[in-house]
Amino acid sequence: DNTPDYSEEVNYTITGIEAGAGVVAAAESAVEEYENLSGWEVSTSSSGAMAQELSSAYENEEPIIVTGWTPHWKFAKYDLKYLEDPNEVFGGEEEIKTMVREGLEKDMPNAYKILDQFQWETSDMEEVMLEISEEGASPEEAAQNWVDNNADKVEAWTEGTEEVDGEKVTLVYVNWDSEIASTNVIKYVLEQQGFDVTITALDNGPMWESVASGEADGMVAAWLPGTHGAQYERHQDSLEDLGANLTGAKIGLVVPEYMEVDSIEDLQP
Ligand code: PBE
Repeated sequence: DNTPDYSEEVNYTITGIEAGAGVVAAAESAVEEYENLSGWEVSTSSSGAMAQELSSAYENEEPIIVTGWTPHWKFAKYDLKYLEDPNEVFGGEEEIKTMVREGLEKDMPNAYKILDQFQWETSDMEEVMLEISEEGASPEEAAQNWVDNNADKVEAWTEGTEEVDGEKVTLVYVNWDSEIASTNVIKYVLEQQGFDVTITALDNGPMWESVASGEADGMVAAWLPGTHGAQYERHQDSLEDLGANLTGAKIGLVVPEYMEVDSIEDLQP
């Protein structure tokens, strides 16, 4: 096997994102479970910092290993690949699900129904993300443009609901590019139906806690069954699961195509 050894060049480090992210926890498990990664570490910072490190490594054709996920704009911008994960530490295909607080259906049936009917595709979410990352649109603008251009899809989300007059809805999310896109889209849709929507960015743990405690009304950012499995287990009895808003999501370790390695197992041959 002629797989090059990149371990020194990447300083035995996987470039992670927010410490509370599920993909970071999975990467830490990978470091424990793959013998060839013993002594490696997962750095934590933010999704934005990871994207910057990826960009500068890519420009210089240097090796880098990041905690990655799909849907994400980085796959349109760069030639990247997921490393094979023979031990299945990162799990398989996932859904992004919508979770709301108990009692929301009774208190705000129209908001509940819209959140319940919210459902779109990977390519839809990527359109919003790309307008932000590549065209410099603000999340609000990109969300509005997408909603305005996709009236047919959005109509199915508001079907059977009535407009309201300024009812307050609070949604929580994490500053992950995918969740910035989805949360701004559903915010704009709710606003068009007359809701007064506040979106609040938190860390992953607090995002789950605030819906479970009823402090927030809901979120559209639950990656299951794997990525947020621990959070779901902890809180499932105190929140309501409204099902998938997107299918075909995935997490894993991601590297540029120019790296001559295909499997986590071969990272340090
Ligand atoms: N992510 C994006 C999150 C879920 C959504 C993959 C960075 C996480 O790892 O928790």
